[in-house]
Amino acid sequence: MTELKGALIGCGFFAINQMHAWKDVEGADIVAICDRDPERLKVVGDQFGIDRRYRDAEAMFADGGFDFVDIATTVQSHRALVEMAAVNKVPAICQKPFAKTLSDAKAMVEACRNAGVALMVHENFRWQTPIQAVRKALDAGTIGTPFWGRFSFRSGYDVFSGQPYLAEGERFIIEDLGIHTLDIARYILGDIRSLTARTKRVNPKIKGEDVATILLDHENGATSVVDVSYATKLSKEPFPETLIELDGSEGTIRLTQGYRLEIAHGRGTTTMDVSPKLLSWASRPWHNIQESVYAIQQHWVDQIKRGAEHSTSGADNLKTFALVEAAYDSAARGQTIDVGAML
Ligand code: NAD
Ligand code: 89V
Repeated sequence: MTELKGALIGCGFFAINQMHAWKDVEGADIVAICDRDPERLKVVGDQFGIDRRYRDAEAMFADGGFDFVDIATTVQSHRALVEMAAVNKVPAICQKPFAKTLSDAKAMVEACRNAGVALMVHENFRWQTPIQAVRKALDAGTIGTPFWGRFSFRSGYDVFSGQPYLAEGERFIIEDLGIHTLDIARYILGDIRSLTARTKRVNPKIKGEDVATILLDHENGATSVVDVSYATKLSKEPFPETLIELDGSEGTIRLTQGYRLEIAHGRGTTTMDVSPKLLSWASRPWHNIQESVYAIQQHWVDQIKRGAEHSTSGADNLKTFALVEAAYDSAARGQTIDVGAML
């Protein structure tokens, strides 16, 4: 198979996972890296043996020699870098959150569409092994038509030590973590017509909200709840597990802590272990996320080779990003928001 050559921009905390995953992905190789911080450039360049190193993305694009760019910077630079990729006719992967605002995100999708290049958002949570298992169980039809769901991520894990910027923004949990949970809700129960949200800040040391409860009205008539918290101290820390409950006309699905999947229906109950693999470079408890990084990056290559749309294309992710904006708007105004009208 011909190897696609990639360039990565942003050599920070999470990019290490992406670089490890690129080593495992079949059909692609990273040939150049960029970070405006020389120390991060050296750390990642030395660890992964990359000689082509740039402090400026424009200079890297000017030199060229790669088939796609993987943007692993924080949100502030996403629009400029995606538009730079479009101008240079280079397909792009962009980390979540896709953009600072929905109008920026729409402009980024438009720029790539006009340039005729693929754009995928690195929205990896739907690629986690347990989430894929829930989707498969639902698709099998055993529980009939789903009419209710709960997508829950409640934790007391200290995310701020690895990602200090998370404590500093006016917005926190919906934009950083809830965005994944909302995407999972869409992936499992379909697109959303309207939502109602409530938020809270419990940890006094951070600026943004660390608790959110969001009620979703799905287009197919199902109702679900997305509840996320980084202020929840449990006897057994579940980070970074998303727990799922689905009720259908013929049965129920439960994804419970410890990666246990239970499917109950008229003919009995099936229980499965849907634990993620511990990849050679991964470490607990992050291995669930790390395996999904590998899965989404392999999907990027596979779809590019097929000339097919990505599961979390820029266009798809507008529908997830709209939920983030709608949730903040709903919490601020105390009103239900019509999500369809935002797209
Ligand atoms: P970080 O601050 O540790 O790293 C970002 C790096 O990008 C820094 O080294 C910075 O110098 C560099 N950078 C910023 N702007 C740049 C520019 N214009 N040109 C070149 N370099 C630039 O941040 P992080 O924790 O690695 O997070 C990066 C992104 O990954 C965020 O958007 C975050 O939300 C996301 N993230 C995703 C997951 C996931 O599971 N998908 C998990 C963690 C973080
Ligand atoms: O996936 C993320 O975006 C991370 C974390 C899981 C820690 O919230 O920031």
